[in-house]
Amino acid sequence: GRASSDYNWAQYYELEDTYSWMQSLSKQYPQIVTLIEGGKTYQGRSILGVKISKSGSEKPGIFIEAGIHAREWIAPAAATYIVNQLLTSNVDSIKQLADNYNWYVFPHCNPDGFVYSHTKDRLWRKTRTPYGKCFGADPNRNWGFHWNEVGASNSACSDTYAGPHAFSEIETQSLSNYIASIKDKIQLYVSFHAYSQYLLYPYGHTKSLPDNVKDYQQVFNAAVSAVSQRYNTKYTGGNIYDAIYPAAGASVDWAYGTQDVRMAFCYELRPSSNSYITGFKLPAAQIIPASEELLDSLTAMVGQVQK
Ligand code: ING
Ligand code: ZN
Repeated sequence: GRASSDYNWAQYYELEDTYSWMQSLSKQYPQIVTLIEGGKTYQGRSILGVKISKSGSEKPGIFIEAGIHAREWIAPAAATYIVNQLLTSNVDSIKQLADNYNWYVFPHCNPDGFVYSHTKDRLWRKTRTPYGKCFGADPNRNWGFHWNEVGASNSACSDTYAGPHAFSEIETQSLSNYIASIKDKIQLYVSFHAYSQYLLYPYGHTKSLPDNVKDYQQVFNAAVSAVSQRYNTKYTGGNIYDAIYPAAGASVDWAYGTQDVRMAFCYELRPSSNSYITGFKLPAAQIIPASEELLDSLTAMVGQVQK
């Protein structure tokens, strides 16, 4: 891999490069950054994350899950961008984010799929668990909350295969165990996907809205307004079921529905669905602008959640 001192956001990286960079952060900032193995993969890789904690005390937590879908390369790139900003920014609002919360950031929640998207099939989405003549379950249809009730497939060859049972994938099983073990109160669980420029909140399994939908809508409004400030990038969205499509077994439904998580959101990052750019192949030159506006949006989101 490349030297982690050269790591930057002008290009997309392979798994090992990002993992080396994360390891180097824990050495460079030993008091602040802890390397975490949040889970394992079918092929035996680690699901590595970083905990960023600026004093080690008990604080509210923010959980960022990225790369659960292999081909959505902007998601892990944006997650590492945010990690870097939290550690190095001189901007007051970003310093406050780093000071006031414990951050749990997992850039690669589907490492086997991500490696496959680099080596064999750029448009691979799922895990790589063998199921008969096909491979992989959809790790965003596999979580154990209203699993496989709607918007998922029973066919192992489908891109939205729910898996043979809830948490059949070691990736979702092990990562969910880690999430459940976190002691901090999680204020925000944020999942990064691509593409279409949507901001989404639960539920995906039902048309019913969360009890605190008024709070959700306020945070949504602040976040969608902030994402457009810098580059006029338009996001839309709402509750998953109505705003995009019914989908059960997603991580955000599980996080909000079963854990002590105040709110869970999913960003579908650039490009928009009517862009001339092929959806999953966002040019590397857009990693930085897409991540800047995302961090603007997250900052507004956190500000609103505090209220
Ligand atoms: N879209 C998401 C998917 O898993 C989604 C949409 C988000 C569904 C959150 C449910 C919950 O289908 C992409 N592009 O993956
Ligand atoms: Zn996705």
